[in-house]
Amino acid sequence: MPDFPPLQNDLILRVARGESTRRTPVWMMRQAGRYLPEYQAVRAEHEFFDVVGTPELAAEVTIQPIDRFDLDAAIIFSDILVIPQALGLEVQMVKGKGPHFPNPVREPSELSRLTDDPDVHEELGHVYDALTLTRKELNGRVPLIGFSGAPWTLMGYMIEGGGSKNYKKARAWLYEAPEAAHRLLQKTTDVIIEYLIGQVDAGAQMLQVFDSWAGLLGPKTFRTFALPYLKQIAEGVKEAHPEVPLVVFAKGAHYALEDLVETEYDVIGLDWTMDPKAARLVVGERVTLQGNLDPCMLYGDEETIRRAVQDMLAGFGSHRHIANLGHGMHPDHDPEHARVFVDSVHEVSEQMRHV
Ligand code: 1CP
Repeated sequence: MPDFPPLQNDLILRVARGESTRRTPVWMMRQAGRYLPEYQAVRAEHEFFDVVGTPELAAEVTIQPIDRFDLDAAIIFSDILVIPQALGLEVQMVKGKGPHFPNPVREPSELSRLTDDPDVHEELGHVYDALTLTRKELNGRVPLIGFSGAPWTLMGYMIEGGGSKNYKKARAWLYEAPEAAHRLLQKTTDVIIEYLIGQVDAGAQMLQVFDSWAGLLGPKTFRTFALPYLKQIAEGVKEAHPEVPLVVFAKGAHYALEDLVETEYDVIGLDWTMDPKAARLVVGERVTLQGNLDPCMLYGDEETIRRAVQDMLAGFGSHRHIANLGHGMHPDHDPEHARVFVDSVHEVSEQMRHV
């Protein structure tokens, strides 16, 4: 492992492990992105996947929000869709539309198009290089989070060929071709485990698995097609790196909370439709919870954001909570409102510990 500067703020790592801290740590999903003019300036000159593929650029945009706000973690600038790329699928980022696969996996018979046992270091070495460079350039200011998409969410994109409202084609596979679905999920899982272990070797200090479309499954399909693979990922990564906290964000999967507590994930991310108090009642102090302000709350004025932060912090309590939004930031968010969110979390959570 390369030699890195000593960490000056380890709040998020300590809270993930269940320790008490003087304030609640905070970061924001999609904190690097289009709402920042300095990100837009980089994107005006470079294509999305060129930023992802060029360590100097990826490091620059990863650190942009850290320079601007008092955040407690950085998340490496990349995308969940680099895994389908490593499996041999072409992914384009279409302006104003999002990701597009010109040639998705339309039928189970097309699974043979995916690369068998891809060389992850060869295919995704640019992400490792970006992590190593970013960790050096962060100079120990905050921990660096690595991430991957979850198998089910990635299966959705690979079959649909891009974003979709209901992932109908991918969900049809679960019933029409369950055996093929499992083969695709297992293949993706194997790559994800190797990829996440490689990210830690390259410098990631915490890892998040994004199951953004978990909420499209029901309790039974989640237990059959999502949970076993999420578990394999946690077990595989923990075997190699037991010290690295793991976060799972299964958006919309209300029914999965109890199941997820029983896995090796240290942190469970909640979206904004879940009630912090109710979630805490289910999980107790067994895991750390992360979230969960509605990203649209950032359209409100300063007072509205502050009150929302107070409610959220009161709901989660002072222990085992990492503050975040309940999903990613939007491109038209005002950066100054993000600042109010971050600063309010720090101020209010410190006050809460003194009453
Ligand atoms: O033109 C642009 O700049 C594209 C916007 C953008 C950005 C900034 C995309 C396209 N991806 C990203 C970066 C990104 N994506 C990060 C790193 C930056 C950070 O968080 O600060 C991360 C962690 C992701 C993860 C990601 N990509 C997820 C999981 C989180 C979530 O939002 O649920 C998903 C689903 C994607 C796919 C994706 N990539 C980009 C878009 C617009 C989408 C969503 C497409 C859709 O289904 O509608």
